[in-house]
Amino acid sequence: MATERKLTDIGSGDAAMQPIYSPAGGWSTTEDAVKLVPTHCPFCGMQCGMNLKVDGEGHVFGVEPRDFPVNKGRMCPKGVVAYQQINHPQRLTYPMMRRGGKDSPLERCTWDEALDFIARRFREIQAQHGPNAVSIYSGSSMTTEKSYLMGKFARVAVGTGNIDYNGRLCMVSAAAGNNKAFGVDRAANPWSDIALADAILLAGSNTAECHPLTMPYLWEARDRGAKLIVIDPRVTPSARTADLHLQIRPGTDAALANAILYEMIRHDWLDHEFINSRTVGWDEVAATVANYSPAKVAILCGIPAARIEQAAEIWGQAKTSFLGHARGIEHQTHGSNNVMAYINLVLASGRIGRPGCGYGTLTGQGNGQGGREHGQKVDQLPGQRKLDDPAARQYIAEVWGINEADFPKPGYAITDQIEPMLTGEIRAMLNICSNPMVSLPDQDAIRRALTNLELYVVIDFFMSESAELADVVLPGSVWAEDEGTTTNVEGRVIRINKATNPPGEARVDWEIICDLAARLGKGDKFNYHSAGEIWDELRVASKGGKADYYGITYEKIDAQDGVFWPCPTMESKGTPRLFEQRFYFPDGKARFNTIEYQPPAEMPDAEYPFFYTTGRVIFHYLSGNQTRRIGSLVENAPEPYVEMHPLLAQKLGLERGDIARLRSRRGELYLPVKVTRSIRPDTVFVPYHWGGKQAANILTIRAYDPISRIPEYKVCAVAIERAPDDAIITMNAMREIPVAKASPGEQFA
Ligand SMILES: Nc1nc2c(c(=O)[nH]1)N[C@H]1C(S)=C(S)[C@@H](COP(=O)(O)OP(=O)(O)OC[C@H]3O[C@@H](n4cnc5c(=O)[nH]c(N)nc54)[C@H](O)[C@@H]3O)O[C@H]1N2
Ligand SMILES: Nc1nc2c(c(=O)[nH]1)N[C@H]1C(S)=C(S)[C@@H](COP(=O)(O)OP(=O)(O)OC[C@H]3O[C@@H](n4cnc5c(=O)[nH]c(N)nc54)[C@H](O)[C@@H]3O)O[C@H]1N2
Ligand code: SF4
Ligand SMILES: [Mo]
Repeated sequence: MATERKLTDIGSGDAAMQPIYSPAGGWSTTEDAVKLVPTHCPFCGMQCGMNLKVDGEGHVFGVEPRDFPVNKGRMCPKGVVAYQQINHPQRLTYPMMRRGGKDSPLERCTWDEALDFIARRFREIQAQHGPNAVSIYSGSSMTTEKSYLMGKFARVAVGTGNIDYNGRLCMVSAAAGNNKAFGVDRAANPWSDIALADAILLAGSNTAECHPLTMPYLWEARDRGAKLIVIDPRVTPSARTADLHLQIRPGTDAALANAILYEMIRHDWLDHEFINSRTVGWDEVAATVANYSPAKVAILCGIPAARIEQAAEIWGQAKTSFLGHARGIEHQTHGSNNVMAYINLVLASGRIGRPGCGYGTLTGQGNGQGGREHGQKVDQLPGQRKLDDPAARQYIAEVWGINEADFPKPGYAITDQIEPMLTGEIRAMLNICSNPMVSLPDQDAIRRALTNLELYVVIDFFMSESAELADVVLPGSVWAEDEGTTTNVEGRVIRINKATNPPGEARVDWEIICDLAARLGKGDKFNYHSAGEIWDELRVASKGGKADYYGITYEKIDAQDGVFWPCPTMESKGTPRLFEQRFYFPDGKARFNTIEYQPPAEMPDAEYPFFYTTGRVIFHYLSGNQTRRIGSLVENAPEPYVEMHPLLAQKLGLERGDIARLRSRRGELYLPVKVTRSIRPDTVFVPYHWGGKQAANILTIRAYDPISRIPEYKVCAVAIERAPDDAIITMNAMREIPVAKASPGEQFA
């Protein structure tokens, strides 16, 4: 048995031990040797290469950046401490369940007891309320093997169509826009193309904080003289250094993109040859944007017309360019439309599918790309196939050894499952790799929905705000405890290696799922002995699909530093740059999409006068369940705050460190004030990495994009006032950290 190690021990004695790993020869098996296990950071979509340091007892005790082509030996402040999750004293190490019903405590139980109980209750609930009464809610922080397995588990073992994943909160607007414009959903270029661009336009991306290792590519381009345009309501660190920052009013990107295209047309900064030979739909788009002159949209977008013209000038005249966007434009009820409006700028310029010319959405979670390709989306089958395509269903049925007729009835996207959970149409949920009690909008409704379930099961490696509500909590594995693949922001499939075993009774995620499948009577379909066996089945399942992984073996990934899909044959080396010859529609042409500006679901009014927008800080990751436990990150970002402009603060009589009360139609939130000139005076920003009474999502709205079903996290309306004195006293008593440390202004201003 390995000895227990306290967090404070990690790293001690590190310098004395000499690594003896060599990429060619592997490592020595000597007990006291230090192994270096090459793998990747578990956090953002960059998937930086790292080596985990493992001691002779199999403990991961440190990390070093790896000279991988994406990060070239660099990492950000989260990546360098990610390993501290592995031996963390708060890891879940045994299964727990509420033996006496909802009001009884979570008690330690055996794996057999927990899994038998889940299988029995799933079947009882399905017998009484239909197969789709059970929901499987998965996540994109897991390997592609596990993501694929969850789609198969839902449809084959559980027999439910209600399978969806947390990328519904993240990548689906980008995916919808990409599919409608290009016929496929992937960044068009390897990131090395960014360094070759003359103009770079970033919309709704806090690049420096959320994709820090994209920054070196921007610097490289700018060293060559490239111009950077940033579109964001806040002066983010990337916006601060940009050549042009358009400080847009939240929710108005489609109008802005149309106005930039208006200017490109007016000056004939267009690639007519490309538009004619490689696209469809130009005339309609040109006619539509004729109504969007910079003068007209200036007031709507809150940006001077001259600046919009300047953006068009930079973008329109460039010889090479890259357009990137992230959740700022996508987390909206018109997120898919925003994506398409910006893609129109790329197509009109003809600058795609060539070196230094391209486009990409900045993928969120570590496996935000691979996790959205192989069937854990409600409407999808492996290989980016569509569930409603009969040929796709037939092919996957054959791979899975089931009858096509046995596919369950299609279910709902996770955002659309909240109502059915409240009405009792959905009565059970197994939730792996997501923390909805922090991350879903309108937290009061989410709490009601989850507590209304007859059975709620969570598989996680730390207790989360969501797991606290569960009837059964199963201890799963962190990324370093299993092998597999992820696909990074560029579409590069890379390898995650196993560095150690799960602690205590915790188990590797996919083994838990296969064990449960066996108890549901489908063991023969889930008879895997390694992640590699799941991978080999996935390769076949993806074969012939748009995201064709067939030719990608673990060996090829190692040999090539990753393989870009599609890679349809064993001979293929993969496809770093898409669209060099054709787009993914039958006629090979890209689609212009006609987009009209439409307002967000909830606009400020007399009662709720300010825009409320939410997002991230560099020191925390998503719901914070992984990063709120790591000392250096907590010290740097101990608690949430509300960012507001000095003019707004003055108007409200608030100063830095004061406690403000924010109210929306959904609830109220008490937060310390950070006064900063870096935000629009009509907008406030709150980072969302905290739960309970500190959850930014108490205020957000359950309004979804009609195409992608993504929530409108980036726009709703709030009222703000100084908190009443008694609320301030309660709030300060509640804060775990000294008040003096809580004024984030100093760190960020
Ligand atoms: N440090 C850190 N890095 C992360 C993550 C993390 O949690 N922490 N999460 C990862 C994941 S899953 C994701 S999805 C990505 C997210 O990466 P980003 O999308 O870059 O991050 P966000 O903070 O959600 O939003 C980006 C910006 O959108 C702006 N914005 C708000 N409203 C609008 C609008 O109407 N128009 C425009 N143009 N901009 C607007 C905000 O001011 C914000 O600066 O980051 C990944 N990387
Ligand atoms: N207001 C607001 N809300 C937002 C956003 C926003 O910008 N504003 N952003 C949205 C976006 S883009 C995203 S991606 C979502 C993310 O929202 P969530 O998916 O809820 O966030 P995570 O923190 O990734 O939750 C993952 C949970 O699974 C666990 N976990 C991580 N990896 C594994 C694994 O490999 N196996 C197992 N078993 N468990 C694992 C973690 O400990 C954590 O508890 O939040 C969304 N919510
Ligand atoms: S940039 Fe992203 S992948 Fe790289 S170290 Fe930071 S969080 Fe990890
Ligand atoms: Mo995300």
